Amino acid sequence: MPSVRAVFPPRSTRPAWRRLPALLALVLVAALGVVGCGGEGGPSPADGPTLAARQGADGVQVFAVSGLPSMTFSASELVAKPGTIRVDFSVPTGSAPHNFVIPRIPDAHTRIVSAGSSQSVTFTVTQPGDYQIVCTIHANMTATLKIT
Ligand SMILES: [Cu+2]
Repeated sequence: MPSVRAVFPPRSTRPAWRRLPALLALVLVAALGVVGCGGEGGPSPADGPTLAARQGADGVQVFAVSGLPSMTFSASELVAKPGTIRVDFSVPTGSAPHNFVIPRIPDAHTRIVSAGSSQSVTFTVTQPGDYQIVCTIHANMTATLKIT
């Protein structure tokens, strides 16, 4: 009884050994990729800083906010107290046009502001809470007005 078939199992194990370094390399590349992203320091470019209101005349709380070429607002969170708020909204040269709209607050609504222009809006908020800010022409361009 010549056992010719006994050759098969050893042959099938060999390619697996050869593939091991390649697999390890893939795992390393994947791990480095993940670390590379995390190493940027948390917030992605879409997350701008939190902005506290500055006190203007007559107790008006003032924010200077820009709509940026990166299709984000210059701040991801505006923090204020209940009361009157003014937003000085600008769009720098070279950017796509943007607007600043808080759907739940009718007066918090600029026109579409083109590059190199600005518009201020003043409105009053009485209820604490989080109010979403949007740019109506860029679906993912959002921020939050936080009334504390
Ligand atoms: Cu926009």
